[in-house]
Amino acid sequence: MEWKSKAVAGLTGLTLALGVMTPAVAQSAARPTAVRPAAVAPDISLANIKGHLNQLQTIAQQNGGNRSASGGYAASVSYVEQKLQAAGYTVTRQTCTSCAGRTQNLIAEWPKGDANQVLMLGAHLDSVSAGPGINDNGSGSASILEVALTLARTDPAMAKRVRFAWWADEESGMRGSRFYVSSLSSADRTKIKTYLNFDMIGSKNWGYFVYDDVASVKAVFDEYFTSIGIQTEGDSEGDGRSDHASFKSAGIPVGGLATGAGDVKTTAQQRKWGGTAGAAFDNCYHRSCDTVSNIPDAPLERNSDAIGYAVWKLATT
Ligand code: DPN
Ligand code: ZN
Repeated sequence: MEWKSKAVAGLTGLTLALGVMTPAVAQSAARPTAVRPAAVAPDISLANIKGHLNQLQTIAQQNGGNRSASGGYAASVSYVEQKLQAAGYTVTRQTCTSCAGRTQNLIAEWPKGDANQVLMLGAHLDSVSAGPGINDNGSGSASILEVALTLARTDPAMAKRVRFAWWADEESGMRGSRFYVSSLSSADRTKIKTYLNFDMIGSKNWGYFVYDDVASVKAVFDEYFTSIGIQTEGDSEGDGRSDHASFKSAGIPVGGLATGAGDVKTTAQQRKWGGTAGAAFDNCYHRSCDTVSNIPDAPLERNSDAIGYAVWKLATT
């Protein structure tokens, strides 16, 4: 929500310039929607993201309690696909022949902007067989779905192509994303300028971790978090453990967000972010209790808005 911080900056400037103006008057004068810049990201709806998470949980319940290849993975793909198609996306299913159960990756590209410069976003849509995988990784899946739907609805002027992926079979070794990357021609690989990964972005005892593989990409997310007064840390827990590794190995610049898995929050991190020191970021990681009750609003809201910020900043004009 960069718009808010701009409005606040505008308010400060106006108040300084006019001195005697009351804050209420200054505020209404400082918020003419007509001057809102086109490239500023809209709010990514938390309510809609929670709606997607509820659907993913229902899918798990109807398929043996999980969204793995032998459980609700295929139904999860159908859910995301149908939402994208209803928004006007052409969606591609890629059968991953090296994945457990030969499950499918789902790919959708917003068909505007320079086709030779692709910003790609991905999240794994499978869960472990122990549970429904709502934080891991319904959170990333639902958030990039809502960003995709928001992009289609608002239809901003695009500089780059934005391509979204929901990966099969991350949980047994990032096989879906690896299959995708290895299926690209070297020309198509070169077109992907940045890959952004979102895996576990709503942990109950959250931290704000930004992948630090590429400083210029990390800086975009940090710009957003700084604007809402949140301090971040580089991510180390997730290094090499999610789908960005498939892209990084191919020489593609990567970035992403995470709120922590089984690692334990330190006292210094508790001071920074609140929550419970000495406890895991997500004590339901890879367990049956990773349900919609395992996701608080705050990290989901802020991280999904951070994703929106990065997409608008990196890909719109
Ligand atoms: N999300 C974890 C998984 O899929 O098992 C891996 C991971 C852990 C990713 C910590 C990021 C941070
Ligand atoms: Zn995961």
